Amino acid sequence: MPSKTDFQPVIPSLPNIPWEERLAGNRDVIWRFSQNPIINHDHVPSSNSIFNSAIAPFGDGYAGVFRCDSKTRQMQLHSGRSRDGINWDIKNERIQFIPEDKRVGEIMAFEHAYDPRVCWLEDRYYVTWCNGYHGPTVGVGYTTDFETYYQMENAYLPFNRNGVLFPRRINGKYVMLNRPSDNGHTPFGDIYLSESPDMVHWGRHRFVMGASQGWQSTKIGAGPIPIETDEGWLLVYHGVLTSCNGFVYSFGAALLDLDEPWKALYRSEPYLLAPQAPYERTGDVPNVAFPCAALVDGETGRMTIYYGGADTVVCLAFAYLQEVVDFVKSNSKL
Ligand code: BMA
Repeated sequence: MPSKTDFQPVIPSLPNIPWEERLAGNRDVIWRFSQNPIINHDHVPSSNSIFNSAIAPFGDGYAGVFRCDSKTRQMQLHSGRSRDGINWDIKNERIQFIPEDKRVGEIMAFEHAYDPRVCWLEDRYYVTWCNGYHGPTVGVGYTTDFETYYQMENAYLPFNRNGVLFPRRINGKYVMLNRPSDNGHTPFGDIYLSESPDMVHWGRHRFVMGASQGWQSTKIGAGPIPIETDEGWLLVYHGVLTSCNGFVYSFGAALLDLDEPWKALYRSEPYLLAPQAPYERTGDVPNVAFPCAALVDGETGRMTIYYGGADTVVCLAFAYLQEVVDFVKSNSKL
């Protein structure tokens, strides 16, 4: 295995980070937490299932925005806090976004909200999610305290999903990955990038990567917030294969150019994690591993990935950032 100590990303230390070493004999680049799932489907009384959720370091612990599908099967976002990143206190009621200004009030009729991402950027935590506005598109909002949330304009026209912000401006612009789609269980999908001067108006849309082969042959979509490394932005992304029994969601990673992030430099041909554990194979939607957050400890390069299992539960996996970067470089097919 490559060295895990020679990389120092510009990322703060993570307090109380849940961490387990790879078991002896395990040669996977990413390995699962032994106590998965960390959040069960009934963790919140009002919920049918809790999965595809985004976590960020906050205060002396962590905060998160959780996808909680209700017992009426409405897809909703709930706010949560934790000291250790494993044991979570998640609100029973969904987040009620406050429109940032009067015009945003025009788009606030609630349809659905799912698959959140949380990105610390400049002075606040931005939240992006799949937001219903006459069909799915990318909602944008922010919070500073994970109590009060403000909603901004949707980034795009419907239909679009998997809006994922970069954690800093690039060439002076905000940058977001996204995935144009349709109104259903989209059987296609490539990753695009858009930029904005103000987080409201998005343009200069660029193709980044398309669906390719095997585990990523039907569609792909950006996962956690990209991680800045010396070798490019590390983008963990999900890929979908269509089997006789439906979609199979796995994840891999790519490295994008630091200054021109619409240029993919490397892309893992094999997956990093595919649905193979019982809680990824069995649930409301079988065979789904869907990553929405990846936290890196700046001192050790330890990486903790939060992902949804089978559209039912929240799971953790671990890796060393440098090992993931090396794996992507040495197993790349663009
Ligand atoms: C996608 C999204 C994800 C979900 C996946 C598998 O279209 O809805 O939230 O995990 O399908 O059902």
